[in-house]
Amino acid sequence: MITDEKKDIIRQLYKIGAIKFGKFKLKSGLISPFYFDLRLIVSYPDLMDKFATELCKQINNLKFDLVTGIPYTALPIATLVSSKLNIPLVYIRKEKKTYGTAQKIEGQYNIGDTVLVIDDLITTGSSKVETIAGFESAGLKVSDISVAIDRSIDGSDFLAKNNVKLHSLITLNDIIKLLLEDGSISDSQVTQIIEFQSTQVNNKEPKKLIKNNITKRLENLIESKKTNLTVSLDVTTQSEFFNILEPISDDILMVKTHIDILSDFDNGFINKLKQLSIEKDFVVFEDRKFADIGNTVYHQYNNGIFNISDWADAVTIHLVAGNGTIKGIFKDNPENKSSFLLAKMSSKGNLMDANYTKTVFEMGANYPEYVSGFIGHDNTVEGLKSLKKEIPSGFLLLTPGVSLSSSGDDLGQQYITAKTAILGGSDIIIVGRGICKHSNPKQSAIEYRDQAWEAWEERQEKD
Ligand code: 5BU
Repeated sequence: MITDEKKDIIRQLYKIGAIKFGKFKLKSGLISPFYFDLRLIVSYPDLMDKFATELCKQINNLKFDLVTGIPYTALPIATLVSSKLNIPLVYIRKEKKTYGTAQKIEGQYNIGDTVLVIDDLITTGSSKVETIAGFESAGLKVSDISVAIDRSIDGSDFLAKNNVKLHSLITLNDIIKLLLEDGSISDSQVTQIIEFQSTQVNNKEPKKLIKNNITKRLENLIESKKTNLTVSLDVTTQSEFFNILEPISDDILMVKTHIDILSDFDNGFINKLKQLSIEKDFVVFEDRKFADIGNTVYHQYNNGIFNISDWADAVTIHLVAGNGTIKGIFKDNPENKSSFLLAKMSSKGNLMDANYTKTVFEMGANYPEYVSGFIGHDNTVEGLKSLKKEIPSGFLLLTPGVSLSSSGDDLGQQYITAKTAILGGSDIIIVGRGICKHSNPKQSAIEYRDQAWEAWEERQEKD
């Protein structure tokens, strides 16, 4: 049963034109028979107050340390709620930040605080996830979201998958029921609305889930170990492998393997690598470049002598065979496993043109639960910047073909410096021979790490 206070709010929203019926073209191109625009309500202080009072009642039993509103529309409402409950407000600036520049949170908070998120409207829930991720990357927790109006079909299921509970003050059903009773809308309008909502069920846009655990782990490691360096240990014996790895394991974010080039591979190698990766906290990444149909890659990932799924936290994938490759690899829904998709390789004359790269970004964006980022190279800062712009938010850019001493090899590899890569927007550099073939791999790793980190800090300041 809808309360009198809520009825009052709905009637007023209708009266001021914040709820409209007619024909409205949505961003998706679809024509909607209704439209909500709560931006207007700041001009009606009494209505603002009613919203805040009702929201306070709704969140009464929840536990939280801070309140936030998603800018712009919900921020003034949240401010009132904060004031009424005497619970401090924080907010994330709306300006879009690229990954690496932590979104700036205004207001005071302590790591581990729980934030209650208030928003004016929920349509799918996808955009809420970005806000949650913004707070999470600053060490805050979000477990509840309170919205004024819920026009979603399965917003609460979607948020529940992200471990967040949705609390809706007024639903679309409440609105149409009351306005029909009042005679403000007709039966046929209600039918149109119901039909429209049911087409939405089949027409759902892909939704982004929060970043997977490997993506989160990498982002945290970049900040805690202060390194953007992945070493590509392209050597052919275990002793060479560990002789280089052990001394540099505090300097790296990930170790990248080509397991099939080791001539003395055995299970002892895997055990030693696993143990070191736990002790020294780095991610293990097998550059397997899976490219076959789903069924084949499933076996290549899970079986065979290398049994990659047992030890690699992440793998590389080509999408040339379609998205079945991702689906095949992760068919068993493994936990804490992820991948990087090859978007633009570093080798001269590769066939990945702009269109291919764009399609990889689009396809990858649909699998955030199993994709952490994209591999992309360009010879210039500008070229990398335009690549970075196209990368869907929440995903990392990894750049191979990085060397401080060479511009390429005689087999088509092309190099840029660590600084060019990071200033261009890359989050992680991949260095192979620049470290492994150096007379002093430790010293070289530190040079790459320092150059990348300096550029990283410079980039943060600019952003
Ligand atoms: P290098 O020694 O720094 O050139 O080694 C680069 C490594 O990165 C090597 O293992 C390649 O297989 C890998 N790589 C690459 O060089 N370029 C790419 O586009 C991709 C991977 Br994808």
